[in-house]
Amino acid sequence: MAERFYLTTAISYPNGRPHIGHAYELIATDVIARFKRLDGYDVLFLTGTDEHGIKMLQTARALGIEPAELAARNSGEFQEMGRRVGSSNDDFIRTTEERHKRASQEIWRRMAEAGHIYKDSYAGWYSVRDEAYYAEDETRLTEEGARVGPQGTPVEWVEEESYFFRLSAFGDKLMAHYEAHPDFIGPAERRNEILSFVRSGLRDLSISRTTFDWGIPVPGDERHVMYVWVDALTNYLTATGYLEDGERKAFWPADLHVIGKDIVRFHTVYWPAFLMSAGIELPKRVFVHGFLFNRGEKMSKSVGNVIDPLALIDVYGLDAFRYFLLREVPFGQDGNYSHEAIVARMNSELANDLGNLAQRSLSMIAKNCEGRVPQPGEFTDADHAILEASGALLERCRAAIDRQELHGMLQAVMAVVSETNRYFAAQEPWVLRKTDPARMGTVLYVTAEVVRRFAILLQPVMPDSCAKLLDVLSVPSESRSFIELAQGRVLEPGRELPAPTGVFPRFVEPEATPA
Ligand code: ME8
Repeated sequence: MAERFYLTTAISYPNGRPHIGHAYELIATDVIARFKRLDGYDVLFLTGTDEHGIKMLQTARALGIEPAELAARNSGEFQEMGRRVGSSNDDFIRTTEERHKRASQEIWRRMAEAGHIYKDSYAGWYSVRDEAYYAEDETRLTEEGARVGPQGTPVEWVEEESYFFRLSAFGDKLMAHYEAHPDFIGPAERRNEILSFVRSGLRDLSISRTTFDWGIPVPGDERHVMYVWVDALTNYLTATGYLEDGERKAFWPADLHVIGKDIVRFHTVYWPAFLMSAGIELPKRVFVHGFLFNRGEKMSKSVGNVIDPLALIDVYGLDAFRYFLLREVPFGQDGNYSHEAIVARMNSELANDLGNLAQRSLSMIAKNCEGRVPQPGEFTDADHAILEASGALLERCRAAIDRQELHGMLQAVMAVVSETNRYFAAQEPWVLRKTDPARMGTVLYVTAEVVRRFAILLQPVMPDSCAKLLDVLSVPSESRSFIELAQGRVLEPGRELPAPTGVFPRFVEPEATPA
């Protein structure tokens, strides 16, 4: 039986259309999911939409429509975005689904049975934009006199009857968990941030509302709806059917939750505390990525720089876009994107380094080796060196992926691509064609074999382009998983190759239109 691997993105608020930040998180998580599948794991990859809460309700009211209609419309947009960015998610959850209502009410019951829920009244600050409660000392007044929370979003005063979760009882247990599982939160700076938050003491959390009804009813007291984050976090369990002995139950605990830096507290404090209370195992790791900015500016509707990821894909192509996002920004840090940066990566690394290497070696094979994989002769030290460097990549990529260092994986592969270009240039197969055709065959064999390894390894990032590259190498579709990188599994000499075609186009600036 293959080992299971369950990973998730955050579920997005469908109060608007998806933006590049959503695409970024989905693509990055998709790369990890595809990597694990190619590496032989039985993968469950979940994404979805977070449809309850006041933010959804207020947006719907402003548009003069029902929240259910707003949710349905934009959830569809998120699903379409997923298809367009090549997401291979196995499930898409909407928190308004019946299965999710059942799971949320069940986890509530378990927390109540454990004695961790009580009724009282809440008086304090709430940020609708963050869907978060904040303590007085976490808020501040802006120069204009508006009160805002720690993330700069407006807060409003709320006073109403509410159920509370005894979060204050979980501080020591959480600290003990972070100590015993140093990999629970990554990267390290996020872990430190949470350690100091929890160390400073936790207050009980208001977990229900009575002033609106757009949410999941509290079991046994239907005047209350659950605080949106109680229901939202539970989505990760819902999809496994864990609470009702569903088919995918064995996928719990999740191996990895991938989230952005604005929702760390919910995932690494509230969520594990809810699970501890309900007697359910905790996820193994929460990895926090940074924010993407448009030339250093935060995207906002008022600045008018919210970027539609689908427009970028139309301009650069899907695989170049995926490659850029993961190569340019160290995963876990904030990053910027701009037209110039995308074109630079696309032209220098994909078209020049990888594309040309493949195109030059394969067209020489087409012309000089009757279009068949050449029979190699004895390998020289230079051949051995490049075969070994490429042979060591799978281990390095695995290590990088297990730490969510997606940029590190690409860096490792692209460094060997550069090394292969130097090898090819130094061997001068075009000179050997006249002086030593057998040696030319060996150099072309080694180069084609190394290109095969790159194409297999880069599939998670650029699925379509790598499929084309593997087609050009006549690698059958059932021979493209990481097992094919094992010792002794190499390109078969004599195999016929189709006419090579370029796989990584250069980006050419459209001619300036004459005035
Ligand atoms: O937070 N760059 O939903 P959401 C990178 N529903 N990532 C970004 C980003 C940016 N500019 N902007 C947002 C929610 N994100 C909740 C989650 S999970 C149980 C509930 C990330 O639509 C953000 O950090 O506001 C989050 O991980 C995801 O996109 C969805 O954000």
